[in-house]
Amino acid sequence: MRKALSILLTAAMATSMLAACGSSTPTATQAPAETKAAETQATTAAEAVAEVTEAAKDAAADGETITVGFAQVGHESDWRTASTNSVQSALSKENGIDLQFVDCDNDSAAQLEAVRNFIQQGVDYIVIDPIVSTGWDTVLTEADDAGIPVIVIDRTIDDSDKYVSWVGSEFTNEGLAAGAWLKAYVADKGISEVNALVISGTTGSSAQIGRSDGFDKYVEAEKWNKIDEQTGDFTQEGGQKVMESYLKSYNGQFNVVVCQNDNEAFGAIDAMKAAGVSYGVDGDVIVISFDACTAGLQKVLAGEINADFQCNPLQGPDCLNIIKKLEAGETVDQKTFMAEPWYVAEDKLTDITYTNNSGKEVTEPLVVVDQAVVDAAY
Ligand code: GYE
Repeated sequence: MRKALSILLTAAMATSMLAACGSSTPTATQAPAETKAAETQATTAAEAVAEVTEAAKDAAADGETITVGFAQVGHESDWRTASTNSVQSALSKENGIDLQFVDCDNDSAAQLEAVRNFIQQGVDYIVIDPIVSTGWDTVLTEADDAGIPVIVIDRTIDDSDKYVSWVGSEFTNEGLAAGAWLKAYVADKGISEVNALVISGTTGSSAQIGRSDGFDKYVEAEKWNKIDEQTGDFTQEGGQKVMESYLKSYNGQFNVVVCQNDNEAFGAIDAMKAAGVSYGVDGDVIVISFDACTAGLQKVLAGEINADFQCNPLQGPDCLNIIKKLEAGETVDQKTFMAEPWYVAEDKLTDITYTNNSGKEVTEPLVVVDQAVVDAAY
C-alpha cells in the first residue's frame, strides 16, 4: 500500500496498537517518515494527526514508499535493543521504507494483534520476530490470503510455513557449543563433577528451546547433574530473582550456572556477589552466557563470565536485502544463518569439536576476549 491514505490509516491504527501492546519504550509508529526510532513515543491525538499529515505529504511526494510492519518481541535485553536499532536503521526512509514498529512487550497475544493490524492496514511486508515459536498458523494464513509476504527474523516459527524467508541463529548449536566447551573446560581444570543450574530464557521461544536442547545433550551424555532450570525471561531482573531463589535452595551445591542471555547473567552475578559466592575464572562457580553483547564481553574480559556464545542481532541489512529481492521479483533464500563466534575469558583451549544440529562434526575456534573484541561488539 503506497498511497497517502494508507499512511493515514496506518498511523491511526498503529497509535491504537500502542495501547494494545501495553508497551513503553521504544514503542511507536514509524509512519511519520522523519521520526527517529529512539525518539518516537506515544503522542497526543493532535500530535498524531499533525505527524500523519506530514507523513501523508511525504508518501504522496515519492509515491513509491514500501510499507513494512515490524512486530518486535519487546525491549527485554541488550540484544533486543541492538536488534531493534539494526532493523530500524536498515528499513529506513532513506532506503525507501516506511517502517511501522510495534514493541510487543513480550506479550504473545499483543504480537498476534499487531500482525493482524498490519494485515488490516494492507502493509506491503510484515516482519515478525516471534516471541514464541507456536500459535502462528492462523494469522500467517490470514497474511497469506491477503497476499502480504511475511519475513521472520531471529526466533523461529515452528507451526507454519507461510512465510517467505527467515534470518537468524542456530540456537541448538549455541547450546551444543556451550556443552562442548564446558566438557573441555572441566577436563582441562581437573573438575570431576558438574552440578549445574540453568537460568533459561522466555519459555517456548525458539532461543530458549534450542539453547536448552543443545546443552541438555551434554548433560545427558556426560551424566552431569542439572540441579534445576527456571526461566529468567531473558531479563536482568529475572536472572537476579532466579539466582536469589537458587541461592536459598542450593547454596554450596553448584559449580556451574548457565544463563541463556547476558542480561540474565548480569542479574545472576549481582545475586552471587551479594551472597558472597565466588564466580568466574577465579571463583567457585563457572558462568556461561549467550549473546556476547558489549556489556557481556566486558564481563568476559573481567573474568566474571567464563564463556559467552554469541548470538548476532544485526539482521536489519539481511532483512532489507530480502525485501529488495522480493520487490525485484527475485527468489530469496528460505533460511539465512548469522555467523557467530564463541568467546572465552582464558587463553587455555583453542577450539571445540562437536556434532552440530545438522549432524556434522565441526571444529570451531574459541576467541579470547581482549579490549579490541569488546570495542568491536554490538
Ligand atoms: O538471546 C535475548 C533476547 O531471541 C536470540 O532474545 C534472541 C534472544 C536473545 O532477549 O537476549
